[in-house]
Amino acid sequence: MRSNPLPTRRAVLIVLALAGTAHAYPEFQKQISQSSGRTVNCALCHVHSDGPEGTAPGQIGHLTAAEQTELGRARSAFAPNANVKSPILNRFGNHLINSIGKKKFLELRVTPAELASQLPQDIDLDGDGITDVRELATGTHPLIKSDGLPWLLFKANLAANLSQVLLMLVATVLGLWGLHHLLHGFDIATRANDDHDDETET
Ligand SMILES: [Ca+2]
Repeated sequence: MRSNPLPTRRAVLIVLALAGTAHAYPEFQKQISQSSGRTVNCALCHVHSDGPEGTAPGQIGHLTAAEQTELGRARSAFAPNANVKSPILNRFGNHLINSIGKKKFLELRVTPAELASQLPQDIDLDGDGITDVRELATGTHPLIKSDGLPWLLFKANLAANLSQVLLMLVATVLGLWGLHHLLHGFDIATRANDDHDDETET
């Protein structure tokens, strides 16, 4: 006789969710660090860089009663678009849960490399021109505008300021063209003066 897989799956999710009440989810941090070659700490998704456990601001031991209630609501937000705001998660961590839901997030623990493909592809929370999913792939922080691979930041800045760059380029070319003609004019005038002086002396 074949057992119903739904209760089993639900039980696994509950176990994983309860495990998450005490620990962060290092699978994602580990996978991003390995694939990008950059060190990624808990501050990628959490308020505190050491993760949720502890008594410092942004950690579980520091939460007020109202924040604990909000934490409980965030932890049971299994479906997407629950619009929760966990007090131990930063803006990106909350964006993650609100986008895919806690259920999908927990499922992805066994295949953390698929996290980026499940998120909205065009969101750029820090507005640096590099999408959040690209920042995940490159191991940079999606909430720190100055943290991005230099060539990606350069490309984004160039695209954002293309019209100004083109104007500066045109102004520079025109300036050089004008300077060239001015110097050429001085040269002609100098030669004319020299010829005049020579004629006067002879
Ligand atoms: Ca970004």
